[in-house]
Amino acid sequence: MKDVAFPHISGDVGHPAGNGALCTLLNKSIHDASRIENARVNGEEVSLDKAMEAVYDAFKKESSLLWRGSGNMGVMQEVTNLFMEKIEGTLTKGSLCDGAGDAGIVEGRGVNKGLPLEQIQKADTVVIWGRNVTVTNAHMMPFLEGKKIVVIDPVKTAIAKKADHHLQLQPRTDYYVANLLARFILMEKSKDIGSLDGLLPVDEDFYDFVREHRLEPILEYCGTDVVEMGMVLTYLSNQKVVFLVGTGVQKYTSGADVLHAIDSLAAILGLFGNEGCGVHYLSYSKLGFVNPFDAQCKKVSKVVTNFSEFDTVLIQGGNPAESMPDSRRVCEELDRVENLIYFGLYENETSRRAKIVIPAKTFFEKEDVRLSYGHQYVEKMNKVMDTDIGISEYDFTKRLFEAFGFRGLESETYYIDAWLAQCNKKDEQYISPSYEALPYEAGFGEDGDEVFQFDEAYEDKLMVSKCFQKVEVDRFWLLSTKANKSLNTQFKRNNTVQIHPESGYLKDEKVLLRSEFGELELEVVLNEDLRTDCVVVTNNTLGLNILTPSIISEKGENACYQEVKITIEKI
Ligand SMILES: Nc1nc2c(c(=O)[nH]1)N[C@H]1C(S)=C(S)[C@@H](COP(=O)(O)OP(=O)(O)OC[C@H]3O[C@@H](n4cnc5c(=O)[nH]c(N)nc54)[C@H](O)[C@@H]3O)O[C@H]1N2
Ligand SMILES: Nc1nc2c(c(=O)[nH]1)N[C@H]1C(S)=C(S)[C@@H](COP(=O)(O)OP(=O)(O)OC[C@H]3O[C@@H](n4cnc5c(=O)[nH]c(N)nc54)[C@H](O)[C@@H]3O)O[C@H]1N2
Ligand SMILES: [Mo]
Repeated sequence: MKDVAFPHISGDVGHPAGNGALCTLLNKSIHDASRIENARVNGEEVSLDKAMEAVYDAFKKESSLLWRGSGNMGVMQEVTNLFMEKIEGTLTKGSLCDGAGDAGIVEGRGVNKGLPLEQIQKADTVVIWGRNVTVTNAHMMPFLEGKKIVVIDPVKTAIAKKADHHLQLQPRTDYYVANLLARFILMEKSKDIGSLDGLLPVDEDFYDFVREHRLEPILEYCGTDVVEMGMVLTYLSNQKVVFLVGTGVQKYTSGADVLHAIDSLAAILGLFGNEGCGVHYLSYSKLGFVNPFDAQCKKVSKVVTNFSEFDTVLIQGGNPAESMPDSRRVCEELDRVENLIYFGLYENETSRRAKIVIPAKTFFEKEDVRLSYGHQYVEKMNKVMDTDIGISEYDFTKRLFEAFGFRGLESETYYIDAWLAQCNKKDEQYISPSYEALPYEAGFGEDGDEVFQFDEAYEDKLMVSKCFQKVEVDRFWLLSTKANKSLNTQFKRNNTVQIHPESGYLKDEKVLLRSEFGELELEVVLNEDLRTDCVVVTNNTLGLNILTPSIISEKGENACYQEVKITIEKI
């Protein structure tokens, strides 16, 4: 076994977003992880050349799919699209991550522009809404210092414990909470002018619904009351407010509507285009770039992919057997593919199913450019070491072009430069071409000359009916969040479920979680920070997605990991 030590790395103190710190994943996990060192075909270790021969043969078949995960977010990951375009192969559309929220943002604002970190620094109050910042965005902590903090989350997260106020709402009720807060603000404003006329840009159907069913039971269902709503409003009124919204609010069929409602609340508060104000979500990092890897290909859903419709499937930088919803269905599909190719760094549930395994190079060993979906800074990622393990995405594509006699692939430097040349540069730092110090200052829409579009129709029928069902004592919301020492399914794995002590289960006992999609045995960890109607299973847990549904969100083609309730049995 070859033992490759990565270079010592440390945070750049001068970096405007990184503040000199590295997350635990870079400090430790990546160094401890054992990577795939040799290529394999049909379970036998072979030379890379031999495995590449098998890849060429596989792509000669009738139909091919490329399913790319989010394993490495460097721009050079997408170079493989160019080959798929040449062979008239298929790519995917939709998202396992932030797509529903993005769609909701686009509905209101027309375009999803990122809120620069320096605006967060200027805020008086930061509302952390469905985001577990201390775990998933540790680099943001310095930007929150000295602010009033309000947390809206069904879990008492580390930041919720330190916050000025924590609204521990029932999952999947953010749409109500955002709309009702907006409603209270408008009522307050209407007192000044004596009428609500002209002040109701938000969903009329929703207010008819509130009038019909009364406010109190709706607030109770959400896990709050009028007094608490009033308290939250004091943090929102007459000051600079930033909403830091995470993916937690939108892992549902109605996920887009939630972001749209949160944005609408922000618009009513006047948070867009003003100093120290705004909504920070995962922005579209390629906004403003012309992508040299944009390919004209057919696309199928990334969330409910029917892999077995293809003769050859290339899985690049992802672990769909574990990270896609309804993994029993996914694994059955993957097992029926004639030529399953896995191109990645680590052994996982997908690599073990693959006929051909191609080891990738780490970001230390290849040239790349890194965009961020949380801030405007762009990094050139220089190659700092060389090993004889694996192949870069560029070289993989180049070999395929050569084997098939295709023309038109430019040099690696050409593509790196194509990305960097589109950036602005400030003090040696590359900045995204879409960067604006105060996004939406001029207005909304592509050209900045439109007004904010409010929600027009309240359609979440599912929620309406659930709201007035009897409390389901025997069923729990299944929340899946990120874990500290893993990056999705990479690095440290887990086999536990977190349950509130009052739910009647004992520490370390084995329980069977059951949803309508499957069942999974896990060990109990007691956690007082949860609501009694929720359990948490972090998304590095082996088998978690056996329990989650194969459905896509109403808008944004996103996975709906939390559109599910489970029962728990002792074994
Ligand atoms: N250490 C570490 N960092 C990571 C990752 C990782 O795997 N490990 N993954 C990266 C990736 S791919 C992403 S997309 C980001 C995601 O970053 P986050 O959005 O912060 O990710 P989650 O862990 O899903 O946190 C969601 C939060 O929402 C809460 N929540 C769940 N349901 C609801 C709800 O209905 N309403 C409200 N208001 N809150 C709810 C959860 O309790 C949790 O605190 O993190 C990135 N950073
Ligand atoms: N239940 C539930 N499921 C979830 C989530 C949830 O909250 N709940 N979160 C979802 C989210 S937000 C996301 S983003 C997805 C992530 O799901 P995936 O995209 O499947 O991501 P990972 O599990 O991190 O797997 C990434 C793989 O990429 C490979 N890799 C790393 N670097 C490179 C490289 O440079 N080149 C190549 N070729 N390969 C590389 C590694 O081998 C690793 O195994 O999971 C989703 N799944
Ligand atoms: Mo993600």
